[in-house]
Amino acid sequence: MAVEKLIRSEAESALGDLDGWDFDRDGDAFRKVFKFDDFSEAWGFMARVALIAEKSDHHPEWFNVYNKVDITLTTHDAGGLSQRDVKMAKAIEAL
Ligand code: H2B
Repeated sequence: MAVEKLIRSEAESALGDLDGWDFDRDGDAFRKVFKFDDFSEAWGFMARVALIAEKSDHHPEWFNVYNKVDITLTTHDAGGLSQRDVKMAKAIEAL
């Protein structure tokens, strides 16, 4: 399914509303590192993100070590950022 890739100004504007998120991969992804008290908190967070991901059929690239969850959002079908990533980042922030 074709997904529209955001132009730079759209991505910049979206990023302005996302606390702690930054561009990664030359502007083709959003990235944020979340830190928790321990692994249990981090895993609980990941479980909640996973439910959102499955429901919206949009999946994060992520890396976890103990209390750290490093999330990269990009849309593979678009070859960069799309509204799906903006929506996902906002849903994660709302947790
Ligand atoms: N997640 C992300 N991040 N990008 C995608 O393009 C994507 C996805 N595509 N999850 C979905 C699944 C697609 O592969 C399925 C077939 O809908």
